[in-house]
Amino acid sequence: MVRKIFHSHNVIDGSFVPSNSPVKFSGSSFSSSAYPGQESPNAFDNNTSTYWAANGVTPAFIGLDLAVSKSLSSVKFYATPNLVSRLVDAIIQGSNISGVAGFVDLFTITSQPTPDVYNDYPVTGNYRYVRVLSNNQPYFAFNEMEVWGTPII
Ligand SMILES: [Ca+2]
Repeated sequence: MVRKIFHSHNVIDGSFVPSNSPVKFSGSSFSSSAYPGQESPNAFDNNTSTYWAANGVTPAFIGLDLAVSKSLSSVKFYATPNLVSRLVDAIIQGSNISGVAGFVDLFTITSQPTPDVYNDYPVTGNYRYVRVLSNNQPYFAFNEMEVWGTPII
């Protein structure tokens, strides 16, 4: 009997613990420019064979409009060996104004990411617009970007 009550108590406790596990957010992509045929949706299509590339102009950026402000936990990038160096010195930024204004720096990628895997960079704060900016790569490019966090209730 005692064992039964104890077991039941644990189950109830478990059911009331709110889940705050990060989830991958969806949204609308935007970018400063795109090389013909390599538009911004290519970085958010869950396909590591397709990529976004800027069209030769810096600063170059690409991001996701989450529609509402959300609590961020990390941003992930996947780049193939030929593109991975273009992420060096890129700055992950967040804004609640628009895709071109109000950005604050959240994380700077100071070393070359590992190719052919998702590289996970920690960020914090509540933002609607999340982008990554390069000031030195006119053909800034990579295969996949993911924005992770927890919805604001
Ligand atoms: Ca892709």
